Amino acid sequence: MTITITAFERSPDGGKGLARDTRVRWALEEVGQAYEVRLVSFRAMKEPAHLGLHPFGQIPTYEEGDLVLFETGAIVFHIAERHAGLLPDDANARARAITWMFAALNTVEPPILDLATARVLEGDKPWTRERLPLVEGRIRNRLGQLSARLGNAGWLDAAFSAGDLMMVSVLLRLKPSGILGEFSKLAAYVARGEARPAYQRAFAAQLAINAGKPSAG
Ligand code: GTB
Repeated sequence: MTITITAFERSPDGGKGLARDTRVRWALEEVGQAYEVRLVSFRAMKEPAHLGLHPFGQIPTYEEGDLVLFETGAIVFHIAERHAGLLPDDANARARAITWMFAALNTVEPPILDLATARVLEGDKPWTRERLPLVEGRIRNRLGQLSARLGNAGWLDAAFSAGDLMMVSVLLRLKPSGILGEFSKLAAYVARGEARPAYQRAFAAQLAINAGKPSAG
């Protein structure tokens, strides 16, 4: 059955791979599933046709036959459950990998998103100068805890899993800030994720769409 995902017609990052379709592409590449991409503009995302797929008018969405999904956590979990390669066979190891997916989305990503909001959407507010150190402090706290847990291991729980895919995807958003570089173990962990051939293919595919296009702002 054909898998179709949606992505920005023009990603605001100009192809740095930070928009969330990249993590879905990565998951599909890891399990060897071909997919098609439908590009949507910011305007089209808020129109009825797309809202029928995604109630919040965002990307990415995932269509496979009659199934329509939104939310990257649900999409990556669906891919990982249906195809071998992203979740271990052992039941407990599988549960731990899923736990790391939730940890990435619910515990590590929120402060990172706060930083993007503070810098991009609230950058001109008079209180942003005072707020930024607080937001950055919360990120450093989380990264310190995550780094302590990862230690010198290659991945969060033995073999690479959907938990690592999600955690690396979340941490990648921090790279431009320089904060990731303060945590050498995590920076190396992210680099290991980026070095995976499946990630490279996913990154190249989104770059091919966005390279040379002016940013959507
Ligand atoms: N929780 C949802 C999920 O995980 O699927 C969040 C989906 C989401 O935030 N989608 C964003 C979107 O559609 C694109 S990824 N935004 C348009 C809108 O809400 O109107 C977020 C994103 C956007 C741009 C960059 N960038 O340029 O660096 C990075 C990440």
